[in-house]
Order: sequence, then C-alpha cells, then structure tokens
Amino acid sequence: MSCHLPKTHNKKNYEKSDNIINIALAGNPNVGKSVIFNQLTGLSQTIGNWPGKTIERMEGSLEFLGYHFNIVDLPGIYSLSTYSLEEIVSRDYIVSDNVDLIVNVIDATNLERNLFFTFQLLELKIPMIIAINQMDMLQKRNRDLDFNKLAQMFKLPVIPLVAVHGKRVHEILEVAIELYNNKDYTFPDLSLLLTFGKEIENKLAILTDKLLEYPDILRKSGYPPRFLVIKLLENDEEIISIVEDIKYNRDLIETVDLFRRNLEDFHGEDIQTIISSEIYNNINKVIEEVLIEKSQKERTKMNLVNWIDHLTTHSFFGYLILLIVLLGTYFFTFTIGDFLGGIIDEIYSALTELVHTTFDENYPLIQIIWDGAGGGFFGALSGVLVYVVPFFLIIEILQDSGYLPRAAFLMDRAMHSLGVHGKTVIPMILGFGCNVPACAGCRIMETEREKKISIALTSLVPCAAVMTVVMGLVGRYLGLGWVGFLFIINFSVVLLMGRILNKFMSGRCTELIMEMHEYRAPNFEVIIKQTWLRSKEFVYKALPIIILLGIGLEILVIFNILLPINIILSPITVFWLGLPIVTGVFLIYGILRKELTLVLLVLFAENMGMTLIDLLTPIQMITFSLVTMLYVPCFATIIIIAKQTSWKYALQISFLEISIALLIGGIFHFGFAIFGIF
Ligand SMILES: Nc1nc2c(ncn2[C@@H]2O[C@H](COP(=O)(O)OP(=O)(O)OP(=O)(O)O)[C@@H](O)[C@H]2O)c(=O)[nH]1
Ligand SMILES: [Mg+2]
Repeated sequence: MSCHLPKTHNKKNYEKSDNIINIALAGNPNVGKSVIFNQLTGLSQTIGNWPGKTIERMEGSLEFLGYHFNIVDLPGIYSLSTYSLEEIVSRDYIVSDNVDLIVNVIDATNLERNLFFTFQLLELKIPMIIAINQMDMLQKRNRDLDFNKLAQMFKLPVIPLVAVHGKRVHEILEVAIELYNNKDYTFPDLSLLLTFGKEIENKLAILTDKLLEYPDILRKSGYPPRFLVIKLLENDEEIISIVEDIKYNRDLIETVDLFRRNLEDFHGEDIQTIISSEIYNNINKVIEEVLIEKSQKERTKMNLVNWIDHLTTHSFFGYLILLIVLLGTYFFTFTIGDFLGGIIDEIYSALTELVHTTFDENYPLIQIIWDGAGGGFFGALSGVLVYVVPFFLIIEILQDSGYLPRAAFLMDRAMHSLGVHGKTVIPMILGFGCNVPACAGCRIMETEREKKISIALTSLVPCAAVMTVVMGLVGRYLGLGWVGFLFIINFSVVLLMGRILNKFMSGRCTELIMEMHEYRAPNFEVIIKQTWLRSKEFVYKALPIIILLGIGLEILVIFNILLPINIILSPITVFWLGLPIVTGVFLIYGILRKELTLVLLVLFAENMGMTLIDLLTPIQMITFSLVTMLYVPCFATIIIIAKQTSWKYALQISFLEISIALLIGGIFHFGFAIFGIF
C-alpha cells in the first residue's frame, strides 16, 4: 500500500511514499469502465453494449507525470449488496486496502439508477472521483448537466467524459495526483446529501452509538459505522455474520431486529424497499438541480432508435432480422474470406513454382522450410485468417451496437426448453467467433446449473475455426446447401444436448433479468481496435503453432511416421467413419486448434501433388467436417470449461461430444453408403 490518501473510516493513514496511486473503476454495468480502463492502460478488456461483460477484476498500470498508477477494472454492479458473485468481487475489492481512490463511472443517460450506486459508495467514505461518462449520448438527447452544481453537492471532483473518444480521460489521473498530493485531504461531510427520513435517522443514530461499543466489529469489517448499521438494518448476510462472530453483541442484534420490524410495520414495506426509496428521494432532488433540458430538436433521431428497437424485438420481424443478421454475417465473412483466400493461394502457388524450379523440390530441407513452414504460414493466412478477421469485425459491431441483448430477449422462450434463459444466446453468438471467451462469458448466468448447461451448449457452437473447415471443404466443393445441412445437424445436437442436460441436471431454470441498453451507433475506433486485438491474438497464438505443425507434418511424411499412428486410429477413421487413413493424425491435431484439420489436409494433399477433391470423396468431406464440428471443444476451450466449472465436468463434456460426433459421423457414413447418396 503506498498512497497516503486517508481513508476516514478506521483504516490506516498512509504517508506519501513512492508515488504509486491505486485506482479502482467502479460503477453500474455497461457504463464504460472497461473503455476507460483500456484507454488508460492500453490493455484489451472486452467492450460491448450489453451489461455484464467484465466478470473478474482486471489490473493494469501506467506511468503518468512521474506517478505510477495501478488501475483495476471491476465488474459492473447495481448496488453494494452481496447477492451476486460480481457484487461480492467488486465490494470486497473496493473496501480492501488495495484501493486508494475510487473512480465511480456513471452513465450520464441513466443518472437515477447510476446515482443509486454512487450514494451507496459515498457511505464508504473512500476518496472518490465521479466520472460522468457518455456525455455525447446525453447531449444527443439535448440534455446537459450542471457540473459545477454537481461537484458542489457531492463535494467531490466531477469529470465529464466521452470515454470512447478518449475525451478528458486523462483528467482522471491529473485529479488523482492532486488528491494524492493534498496532505490535508479528509473525506467531505456529506451528511446533508445522504440523510434519510427522521425516523430512520434516529434509529441509525442509536444503532451507531451501540455499534461504537464494539470496536472489534469495526476493526474486523473495515467499514465505516454508518454503512455498517445501514447494512445491518438491511439484513446484509456478510455484515450480520461478522457481527455474529463477535461475542456479547446480542443487545446490538436484538435492537437491529426490533428497529427493522418497527420500520417495516410503520411503512408497510420491506426494509430494502424503504431504504431504497429514501435514497431515490435524495437522488431525484440532485437530478432536479443538475439536469438541464434543452430544446426538442433531436426527437426524430430518438424515434428512429425506438423504431429500430421495436422492430428488432418484434414477435415476427425480430426473428426475421435475427436470421438475416446471422446469415448476413456468414455471407459477409465468407465472401471476403474466399476472395482474399483465393488471392493468397495464387501467390503461394506462384511462389512454390518459383522455389521448386530454383531449388530441387525433393531436397528435404526445402520440403521442410518451404512446403512445411511456408505451407503452414500461407495455409493459415488463406484458410483461416482471411475468415477470422471479417468475422470478428461483425461480432464486434453486434456487440457494440447493443443488438445482443435483443437476441437474448427473442430467444428466451426457446432457450427455456433447454434449461436456460435467453441470456445464454449472448455467449452462444460470441461462440461463433471463438468458444474460449464465449465459455468464459457463461459466467453471466445466475445459477451454477445454468452456467453448466450454457457452457455445454456454447462449446458446441461452430466457432470461426470450425466454420473455415466446413466452408473450405464442404462449402467450396459441395456448395452452400450442404453447409446448411451440416449446420442443421450441429444445431440439432445443441438442442439434444440442452434437452438431455435439462432433464438430468437437478434444479430448474430462472427467469431472464437483463437490462436492455439503448442502441448505439457502433464506435468505429472501438470496433477496429477490438477486431485488431482479437486477430492479433490469433496471429500470435495460432500462427506459430501452425507453422511448427506444418514442419512437424513434413518431417512425419519424410520419415514415414504418419502411418503407424494412423493405423492405430484406423478402426475409427477408416472402418467406422469411412475416411482415408491419413485423417487420423489430423483429427488429433484438431483438438489443439480445429482449423488445423483442414490446414493439414491441404498441406498433405499439396504434398502428394493433389487437391482436396482428389483426396476426399464428397461423403468423406461431409463426414470429416461433421466430426470436426462436433467431436470435442478445442484444447483451450476445455481448459476454460475446467476453470469455470471443474475438470470432471470438462472431461464429461469432451467425452460426451466425442461420442456424439463419432456416433453421428458413423451413421452418416453408413447412411450415405446404404442410400447411395452421391
Ligand atoms: N457513445 C458513447 N458510448 C460509450 C462511451 N463510453 C463507453 N461507451 C460504450 O458503452 C458500452 C459499454 O462500455 P464498457 O466499457 O464495455 O462498459 P463496462 O462498464 O465495462 O461494462 P461491464 O463490463 O458490462 O460492466 C460500449 O458499447 C462502449 O462502446 C461514451 O463515452 N460514449
Ligand atoms: Mg467492463
């Protein structure tokens, strides 16, 4: 701990020492905390227009004007209660000794709800800056805020921001430095702002006096007394358990219970509602003072946004649009991918000819360097990267516009039959890009059961890598009709899996509770940056593996080692699935990364002087793609599933999916043969 900002409540006061300032970004979900975090630290937290993206705290740092800043991006939460995991993660961190300064990020267009959290934070008396973000959105609605008045009322620094444009973000750091250097800093007296009604205040005063008789409780909890007694009244589990741990406290607990009952009887409502409505009264007074309404000029634009919102959640057009969005995504991805892939293939062929005519093509070193490493490199570019980049681009646009919660809403009913609610659709759509972050995103589900089912379903969604295999093989040689057929099979398996898990896992599905934020024109910079970051990750992580495997494969071919492995696997590959014997090793490589199955097939065919159409029959192309689609999530996904649930569950899922893939692959192989299709 390094910063000297005094925490007025019961914590150590720190002496200025090493110019290190620890900042936590806290606020409601979807207000722009991660945008600010990324701007400040240059890291790449997920950004998008739907609540609940950040699920664990993320740390980053930067140097600014001679100071070292540690910045922590927290999951968005609505209150400082401890009902959900995100609330616990955020609250624990905010009150920990690691935080010198909170930056409370507020969405200017949602002041009422955001200030509810702010009012709770203020009770913690931790040094704080209020950052009012999304000012551009507020101004678009022809509204503004009186920041001077706001700062006067809160007696804290208030900074208006447009974080997506980087506007004034660095002011946060400048103000933090000012606070850091202010040796006389004390948290302002906000008793006028935070006052409740008389009968509550009287009780809080009595309880606070009683609480002060128990210094142990104060020390153990680390919270200020007033916060503690409010939470005690609210029956907050964590605080109650701290109090119950301390001896000789019956008097306190009994008084709290009595006061709670008195208040509930008096108001005829439960205590949370009573306290919340008191807070909202205060908030409304603040908003009345600071919100400035301008003319009605922008109404037509708002109407357009509302109209789009209505249309995309409509009970008929909504589904039509969802279908168009999904099909459009594929069409866009593969048109661009095929075009660029073709160009790269031609370049590689021309270069290969040049290399082979210049050097002896049978010379092992040339085979390893050019056919192995070069083939791997160009194969990854033309077979994978050209599809992955446009795909990520669309996914980012869908994320940032706010479309995903609408899709969740539309699919809610259908998803219930699979034992989960509509929110699962969000990781599932993200899963089309990559299963790894998508499975991690299943944390947004409320219960363990829903999380497990969502993970199983998401891991079956064909990711960009699988799609490149399907398109590069079946799409390219057999046409889009057969691709559609494979997708139908894939989604039937998703349905089947959901139904099975829903039936056999105990418990039942909860209802969809999700805030729908207004649509927003996607931010160009955010989209490009995020697409670049995701693609870069692919280039850095996958490309070296593909090149190495290209070399490895070439060596296996040169030394004739492929055969024994393939022979061991042949009862499955050759007999049961009807595939050429060489596919055995490729399917194993595919567990590392799915696109490798195709890349290796292409390399192998090229090596034999063939094309894929010479290597595989149409039935084999379909069976091979089907098995690749279903047989097991890739290695990275299995690890993420294990991290989110347990190794046992990850292995169960893998085993189940391998069994389903082999079963279906075999059925199709024999079915096609028996019915003489192709
Ligand atoms: N127009 C506008 N959009 C913004 C601004 N700041 C953030 N956004 C958008 O708001 C959305 C939410 O931003 P995030 O940074 O992901 O929000 P967050 O608070 O980290 O959200 P969670 O992690 O879900 O709690 C994204 O679509 C951003 O592009 C802003 O100043 N103006
Ligand atoms: Mg975030």
